[in-house]
Amino acid sequence: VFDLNKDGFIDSNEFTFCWNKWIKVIVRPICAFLIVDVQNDFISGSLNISNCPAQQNGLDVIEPINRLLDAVQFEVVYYSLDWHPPDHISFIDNLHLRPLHSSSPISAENAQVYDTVIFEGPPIMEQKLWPRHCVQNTWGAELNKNLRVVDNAIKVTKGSSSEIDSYSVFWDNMKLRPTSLVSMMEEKNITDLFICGIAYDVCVNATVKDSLSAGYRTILLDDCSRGIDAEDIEKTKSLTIENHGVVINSSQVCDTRI
Ligand code: VGL
Ligand code: ZN
Repeated sequence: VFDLNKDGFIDSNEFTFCWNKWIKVIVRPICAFLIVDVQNDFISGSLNISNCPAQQNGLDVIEPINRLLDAVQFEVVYYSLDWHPPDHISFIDNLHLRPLHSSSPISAENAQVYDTVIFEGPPIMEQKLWPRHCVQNTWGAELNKNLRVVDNAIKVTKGSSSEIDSYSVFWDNMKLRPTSLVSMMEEKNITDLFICGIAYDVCVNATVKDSLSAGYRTILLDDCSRGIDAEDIEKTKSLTIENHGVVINSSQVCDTRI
């Protein structure tokens, strides 16, 4: 039986005691933090999300992420990078490089940014078309300079094959190949994954889904994420909760090693 404080929460000393002597002993959490694609192009470059329907500002994620990195000692912090070659399949200006399948709802002549086409393949594959963004070794692909990068940070690149896109930080969009994250998390015996970043409803969404399917206790940090479409952001949150993930703000995270 817990004593509740005036706000109805468990008294923090009692919680700390129970956590250390009981919950932590049973649950044995090993927590990692995955910061998704906090890169220049999504914040102030060619795929600036502030020009997208939800009109959110990617810079808003920096402060809460930096604060969380200062406050909490994670076992490991991963930084993912959308990392495309110049001839990448997702760039609308590369549409002339590959044939579309006859079932594509939109022809190459009529296609516009954010349309979805179907490539001939193999494999036959749906692809949303984006402006050229996050080209390997360019400014647009760099992490925003104000984002704190911890000592021993681990960077994970994705989307670096020309022929297939990768929204999730675990897998490409056809789930054909895992990224380096999959084996690295297994090696470290990670049990809990905190996820945030840009874009909330694209790469963060896909990453949270794969984290839950892989069996990680998955915590989506709402205030540390910004996205493209308000309705899709809401769907990301509700789907996370339906699949037994947790959606919280960074101020609700406490250090599990206390
Ligand atoms: C992303 C669109 C295209 C993302 C990456 O990081 O969310 N979005 N490539
Ligand atoms: Zn991309």
